Amino acid sequence: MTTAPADLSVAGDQHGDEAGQALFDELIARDSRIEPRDWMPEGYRKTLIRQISQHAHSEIIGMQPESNWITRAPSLKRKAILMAKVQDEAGHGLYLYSAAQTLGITREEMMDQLITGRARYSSIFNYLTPTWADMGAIGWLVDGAAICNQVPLCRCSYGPYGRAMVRICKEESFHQRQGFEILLELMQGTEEQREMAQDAVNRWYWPSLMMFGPPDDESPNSAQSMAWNIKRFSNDELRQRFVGMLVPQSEVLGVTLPDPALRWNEETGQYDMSEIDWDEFNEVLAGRGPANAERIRRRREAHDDGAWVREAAAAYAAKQAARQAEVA
Ligand code: BYC
Repeated sequence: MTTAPADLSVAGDQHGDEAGQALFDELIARDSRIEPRDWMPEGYRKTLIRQISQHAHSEIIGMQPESNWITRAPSLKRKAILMAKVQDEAGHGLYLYSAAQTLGITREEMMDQLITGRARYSSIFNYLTPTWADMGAIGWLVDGAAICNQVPLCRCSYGPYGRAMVRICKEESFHQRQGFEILLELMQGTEEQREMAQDAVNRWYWPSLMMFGPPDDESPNSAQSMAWNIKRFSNDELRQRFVGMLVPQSEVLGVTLPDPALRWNEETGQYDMSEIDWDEFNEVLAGRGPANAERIRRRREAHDDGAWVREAAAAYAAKQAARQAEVA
């Protein structure tokens, strides 16, 4: 994949929308990267702001279900690993907010959309985490789904998003393995531990399949996002790929995937599976999932509690700028 030659990119800026559109189309057709300095259609910019900001919010809200377990992790080692994972999610949120900012939206606007409940974030983080096995199921299923969805995003046509995804995916694969390992240890433990692991898999399996979004024929954004090389595969294609990855791993773990209809179909070359409960998905998206209200309440509280840090950082930056001005 190549980036645009500098002289061509500047042409878009200098000669207005028509030249800009032509260059943009050429870059997309060549499977090249669009960079922040390049002309881009308004719809492309808005789609990216929507997807990247939703993704960033998901990382930040996604810290909550797991951070609930940091103080209750069963050993010092587990505590340290979980803490590092939750910190990674904060880092992912920050790279993604920075990528979205290159498109002309401010961090404050995005944060305001989140804490006033106007922004979407992944449906998956509106479910509860009642047991330690949920940490295993989140790592294995949620981070596993995230990897399936996000590896193709490393090739997203928008440079800053694609580059952020490369780093994020490396960390996600560690997250997925730590979840798998928590479940493996529980499955090799007592009967009670095995039941706890299976129960967590039962509760997280279907919501993790919903992470890929609505079915293709009900996904209003997919066709355009694929034409712009933002998305590389459809929601259903990635969901199938994910299930194909889970089946052999579930056999190693000794857990059952909670779908009696799940079987390989030689003719279609795909897994047959039961219908996903899209009513549940729509309820969660409408703000009526088990933890929607709690997630937003806690994010708002954290934002208010952090006001003094933002004020102190701004005061320090102003002081430094004044010193620099004095020296100059
Ligand atoms: N939850 O036309 P569609 C993580 C919305 S973080 C909520 O298919 P698109 C992790 C969609 O936004 C995981 N909303 O949309 C963090 C759209 O609504 P609007 C987050 C959903 O964008 C911490 C409408 O439904 N990953 O891994 O083409 C710890 C129609 O959908 C969902 C990302 O954000 C959903 N599940 O495709 C552990 C990845 N699905 O905006 C792990 C980046 C759909 O039109 N995002 N909607 O009102 C994407 O790849 C795409 O945005 C999606 C949806 C595949 C999610």
